[in-house]
Amino acid sequence: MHAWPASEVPALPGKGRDLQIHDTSTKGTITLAPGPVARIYVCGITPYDATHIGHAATYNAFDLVQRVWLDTKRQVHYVQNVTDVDDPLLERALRDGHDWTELAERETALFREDMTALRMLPPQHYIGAVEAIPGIVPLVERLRDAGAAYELDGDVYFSVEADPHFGEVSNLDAEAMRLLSAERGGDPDRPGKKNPLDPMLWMAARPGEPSWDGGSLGRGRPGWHIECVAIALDHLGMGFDIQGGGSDLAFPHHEMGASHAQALTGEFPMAKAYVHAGMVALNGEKMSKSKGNLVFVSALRRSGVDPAAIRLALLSHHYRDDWEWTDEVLANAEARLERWRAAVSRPDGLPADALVEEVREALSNDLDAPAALAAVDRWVDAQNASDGDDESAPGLVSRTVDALLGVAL
Ligand code: 5CA
Ligand code: ZN
Repeated sequence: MHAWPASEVPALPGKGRDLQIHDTSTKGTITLAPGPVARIYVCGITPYDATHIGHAATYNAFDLVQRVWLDTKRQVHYVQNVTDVDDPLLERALRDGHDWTELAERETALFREDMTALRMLPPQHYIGAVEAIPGIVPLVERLRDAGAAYELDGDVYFSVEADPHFGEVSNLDAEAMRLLSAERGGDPDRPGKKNPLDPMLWMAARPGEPSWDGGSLGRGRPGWHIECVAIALDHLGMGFDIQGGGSDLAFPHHEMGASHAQALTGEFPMAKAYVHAGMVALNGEKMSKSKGNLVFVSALRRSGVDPAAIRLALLSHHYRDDWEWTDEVLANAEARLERWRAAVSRPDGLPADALVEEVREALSNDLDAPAALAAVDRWVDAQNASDGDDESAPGLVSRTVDALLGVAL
């Protein structure tokens, strides 16, 4: 499917810095030094409701990754999926009496608009689960033929025992894995499974539900984890730089994905770094479509909020922190945007070369956006309190904020 239009990324003087990023799998910070083309896979939305601030915060983190890499003059090969068929989408369509394909198309279109408004750089490949099915089926067949998968009443399950590295992405104990599996789309209590954690690779057709030709698997639809593995391996290959998503994807989604890929290729891990963004809450609870405690990006935009202010609100939190969306967070971002715009709209100002380096330094250090904002704040405060005469400074600050933070002043 098509993605969304890219906003231009201005080139900055000097040299960008390599990204150091926290990797969930090794529980430490690693320096990624990709070749001329950096490769990243970011898990996309399940389009049964509009983009909320939690989604936007997670995509903001990975947009910063791209911007840091682009600043080092690398190309970025960015792939994102759309889980356009899955239980929650079908359940919502059924509940509301909508056609599931129309629901998915409508919410995906709205997501594109939100991403465009927030100046998130688009993926080069934006792939739906449905369009990936012809690539998924042979992978499931291979896993089954290699003894890494088994059949249960027509459904096909992956055997976590097939992967000697199972557990090394999320580093959780058995009890935590079991609880999260039940919470996040798994079925640990289904009788007949070899291991309660085994995830479904292929679900045999159910009455009243959509299904596709699965070759020797029979008609059905793909499991969730194999969807992302198939798309990632097809477009990026093994050993790409980052697999990203919110922290709720570490287990089971990214753990199982790494296991599927290990069983398919004999290699581990699929991604050099597993990067997870914290959860955004509203009224004390994680913002989630299933709970319905949501602030939608599109609703804020409709009410007249400047998308640049939304973006600044996201940037005012470190991507790994869990944080709470409040009216105050937005009001602070709006005030900051106004101060920054006033400072760069003056014809001249204080030299800003050091600021470019400070923002680079902050972002290369595990995407420390709050430190980058603080650096810009310092320049803005000094600029507003003085009468510097560097004519190039306001433009350079605008371009820096645009190129590295995705905020148009
Ligand atoms: N389609 C799958 C991934 S393959 C999925 O998780 N879709 S989603 O729509 O539920 O979430 C999309 C992304 O937003 C995921 O990375 C998820 O971790 C992230 N996300 C969901 N809720 C929040 C939240 N409250 N705060 C931060 N990120 C969130
Ligand atoms: Zn995914």
